[in-house]
Amino acid sequence: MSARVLLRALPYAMVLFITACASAAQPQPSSRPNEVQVVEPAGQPDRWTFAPAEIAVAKGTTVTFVNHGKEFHTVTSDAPSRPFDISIDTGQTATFTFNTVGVFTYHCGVHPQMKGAVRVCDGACG
Ligand SMILES: [Cu+2]
Repeated sequence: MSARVLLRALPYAMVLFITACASAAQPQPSSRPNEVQVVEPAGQPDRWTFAPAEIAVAKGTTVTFVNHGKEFHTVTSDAPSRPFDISIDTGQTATFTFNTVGVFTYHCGVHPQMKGAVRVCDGACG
């Protein structure tokens, strides 16, 4: 094979490479607006988390938390006043309506390494 043939094939190879990267970067297909999912890679509890890790919503939005995992989880506010502390059994969903503007960080009460945040804006988030 000559060097000229290789050079001709190079742009096609780069297109394939870029396409592969773009598809790998897309979010999980089942993710919906105003929805946070438990991500629970099997056997790797240090990688368990909430996705998206931060969600931005307008005041008054009801956020749905989905547990497709095999473990029981909670969505527990980090604030001392605990404005929310939601339990989600495996295969269940839970909702909470955010009526106050601010950033509400939370964690899982069972697995403290699982952290997330809900940013609540007065109107649409900019
Ligand atoms: Cu958990």
